[in-house]
Amino acid sequence: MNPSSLSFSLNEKGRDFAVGDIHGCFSALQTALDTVNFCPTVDRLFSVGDLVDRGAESHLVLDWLAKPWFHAICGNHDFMTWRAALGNPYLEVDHQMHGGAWLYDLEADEQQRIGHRLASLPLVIEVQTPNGLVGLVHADCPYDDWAAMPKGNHSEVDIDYYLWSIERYKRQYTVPVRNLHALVHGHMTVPEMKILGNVHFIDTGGWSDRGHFTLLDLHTLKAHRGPGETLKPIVRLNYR
Ligand SMILES: [Mn+2]
Repeated sequence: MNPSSLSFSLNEKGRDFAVGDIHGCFSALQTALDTVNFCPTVDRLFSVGDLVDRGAESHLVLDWLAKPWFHAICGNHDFMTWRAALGNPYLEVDHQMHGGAWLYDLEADEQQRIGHRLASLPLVIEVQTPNGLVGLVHADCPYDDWAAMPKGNHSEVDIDYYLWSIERYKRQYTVPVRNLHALVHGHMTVPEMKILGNVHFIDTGGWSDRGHFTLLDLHTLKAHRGPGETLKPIVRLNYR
């Protein structure tokens, strides 16, 4: 099972960026990183999860997770992938129908390697910045106070929220999360970065031919727009 939380200290030498769902579109991500002159020796990139499924390069996920400057939390697609790869599929959603077919084309040992690596991703990352602590959770946070978040042993109910919920977005809930400078989510695909209180939704569909990646500078909270189009508001796909 995914471990709890990882904390990163202040990056005094370079910049920190967060990026939304990648979904196996690593080449397009690299193109976006080039537009901000991303420097692998000093900059860091934090993914809010959903590294795999849908895109054509999901099989490259282990190469990316091996990069010392790339850090990721677990999204619902990473979760479905590791559960299937390790022989315990998540039965509430048809993984293959939601972009997961690539996994089943791989050799069994490669599936195992990917499964173990994705199962080791944390559910929560917090990053210290010059302006305070920034949190990353894939889909949603059930707490109004970051200090109330469990540091370990997340409950099944909380994990379900972290991975799948769209409640905050659906309700357009603007109460900020206390004791936190900013919270960053992916999962909910939006035409441009959406801010509710201090919660930033940054999945602008860089994984889609019709969208673009947003790179959110965690030190300044300035959003950098990668190349590509602007998605039209979409009717959200219901997983379950
Ligand atoms: Mn997701």
